[in-house]
This record gives sequence, structure tokens and C-alpha cells, in this order.
Amino acid sequence: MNNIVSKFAIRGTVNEIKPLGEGLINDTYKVTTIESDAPDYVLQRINTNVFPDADMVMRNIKAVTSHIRQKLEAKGEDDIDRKVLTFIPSKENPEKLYVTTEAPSLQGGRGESLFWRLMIFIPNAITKQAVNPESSRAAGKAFGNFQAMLADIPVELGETIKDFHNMEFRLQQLREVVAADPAGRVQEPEVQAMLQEIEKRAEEMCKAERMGREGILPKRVCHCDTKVNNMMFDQQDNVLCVIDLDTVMPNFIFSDYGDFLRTGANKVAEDHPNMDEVQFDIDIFKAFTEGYLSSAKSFLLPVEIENLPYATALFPYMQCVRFLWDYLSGDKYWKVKYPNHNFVRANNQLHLLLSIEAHWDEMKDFIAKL
Ligand code: GN1
Ligand code: MG
Repeated sequence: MNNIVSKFAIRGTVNEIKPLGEGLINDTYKVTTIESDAPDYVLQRINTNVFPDADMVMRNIKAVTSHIRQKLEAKGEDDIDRKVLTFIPSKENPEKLYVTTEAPSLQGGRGESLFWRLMIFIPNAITKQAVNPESSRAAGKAFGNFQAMLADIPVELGETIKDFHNMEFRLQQLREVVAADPAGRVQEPEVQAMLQEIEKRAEEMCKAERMGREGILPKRVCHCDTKVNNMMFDQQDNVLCVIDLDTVMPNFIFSDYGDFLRTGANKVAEDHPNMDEVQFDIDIFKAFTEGYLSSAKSFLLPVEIENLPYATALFPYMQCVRFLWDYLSGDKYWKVKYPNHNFVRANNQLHLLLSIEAHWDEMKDFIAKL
């Protein structure tokens, strides 16, 4: 570990390196330094099974963080190192914000390449797992602000996971696995019933891709993983910055708006097994929407604002399709704790969708009044 850290252009002398946090995708460590005037750091190994092009991930992150830093400097903000992540360049190539090492190979010969990055640890900051209306409003404002700051980024970002939130692609993936039925689960009656619910809405749910092709719906730089725990707060509950930037890429703004509500406005967890308790929390919806529009309305087009209720429905629908796809594939993508865990997740998302549909007019009226 020391050897890896020494490949970065850090300030200070390493004191110790310890595992940090509970992230499921990347391995994370905290690096403390001896000197009181040198920062501590966070060391992370990028998971190349999920993000095959680590170089693209880090080029995106470099463009995004340097653009946000410029915006904060231009506004005369203080404490900028806590308001945007700072990645440390490699000593060997200062243009690069990562270094590589070789994994030990069991068979002898060359091992696979491991990709590492190092960022400044933000002191006295906290993350949250759940939201109340207050923190949803703050989250909405922060994600809207994040998109607003990136609206004029001068470079085109790469797509770090291809077709990640493309509904047509996700339906095609599902239909292919239904045809092949590798796990022998397609004929289960509950699966058949769910497939009917999905197909009934398929055409409508692919509206974003159609509007994109017609040229009336733009792609903008989005975060694409807008859960509340991807945001740092200070001790006074002010949002400091948005973290976990691996999925930052061009997308319809519906991604950030819809995926936050999918997680934040479900009254229970996404794998809660009692479907009667899966309900859409309209108060969280209202607070988040107010926060989001307060910072994003400067750049949003009418077509984007009008379709926010559609975005709210789209993400539970898409996640239902993705979980069902994984269930029918034999549980290859998400870890499962019991045999039909992925089916329960898919069913939970379908019930969230039903609850959202029941709030359709209320959502539309609320947005129209804002
Ligand atoms: C994955 O690992 P996590 O929780 O950040 C997935 C999201 C899904 C989510 C559902 C790269 O996110 O798209 O919404 O699971 N991320 C990837 O729990 O597939
Ligand atoms: Mg994450």
C-alpha cells in the first residue's frame, strides 16, 4: 500500500493506511499523514469489472472536478478543498490522476492491471443514509447545482458504462433473457404477470430515447448515481459536495432526478418484501423537487420540467426491468441473500411504480405551480 501511495505526488509523510467505509464497488482506504499541515488522503482501487475503462473514468473525473473548482474560485468561495474532490496526479505522469500496479499472478507470468486513485480526505464531513424532507430539499438543490455548474463544461465526457440508463436497451436485454431462459424461471406465474405489467408500459417508458432522437431532449452532464449517501454534509447539515463520480456522464437529466426519488421517496428499502408497505412518499417528492428546481431551472427546458413526473416513474420501472433481467439471468449482477431476492427487488420497484402512478395528477399540479 505504501508503495502505491508513493507513486502519487503527495504532500507529507504517510503515517498509516486503513480500510475506510462500506462501499461495495471500489476498495477504499484512508491514508493519514504525520505532518499537521499535510492533508490526509483516500486511496481507492477502481473496480474494472463494473467500469472497464478506468482511464476514461479518470479523464471524466478530471474534467468535472477541475471545471467545478474553476466555478467555485470565480464565485470567490472559501474552503474549496471541501466543496469539490481533489485528486492527486501520478508522479510519473502529472497529466494522469491514477497509477497502475500489477496483481500477483497465481499462474506465474503477468497479473492483471489494478487501477488506483488518491484524493484529499475531506475533514469533519458526514454522509447520510436516509432522508427527511429537509435533507431531500438540500440534496435536490445540490444535485441541480452540480448539473448547473457542469452545463458549460468544454469537453465531451465519455460514457463510462455504455447505455447505462437507456430504457430501450434495458428492455432489449430483458427480452433476450426471456427468450433464452437460462435459469428456467420465465414460466413462473409471478414472472409472467410482471412481464405483462412491464410490456404494457414499454412504449410509453421509452419516450426519452424517442425525444432524444427527435432532437427535442438534450443530454447533459449528469451524476447518474444520485443516492443521498453520495453527498457530504458539514456538521451544520450544509451540503459540502457531491462524491462518487465514476458514473458522471452525458444523460437526460431525468437520471439524476428520477434515481434520487426512486431511493429517497420509497417509504421502505428497495428490497423490502412486504409489498403493502412499498409506498411513494409525496412529501419527499415535493421537497426534493423544490430544491432541484431552485438550482436547475436556470438551464432546464420546458420539455425537461414537464416530464419530471415521467422521470419519477421511469426509474422504478427501469430498475424493475433490470432486477427482473438479473433474476431471469440466474443472479449474475447483484449479490443475492436468498433465491428469489432479485424477484422481490423487482416486485418492490413495480409496487413503487404503481404508487407513483396513483400520485400522477398531484405531481403534475405541484410542478405546474412551482
Ligand atoms: C447499483 O452499487 P450501487 O448501489 O451504487 C447500480 C445502480 C442501481 C443500484 C440498485 C453501476 O448501484 O444503477 O440503481 O445498484 N449501479 C451500477 O441497487 O449498476
Ligand atoms: Mg455508489
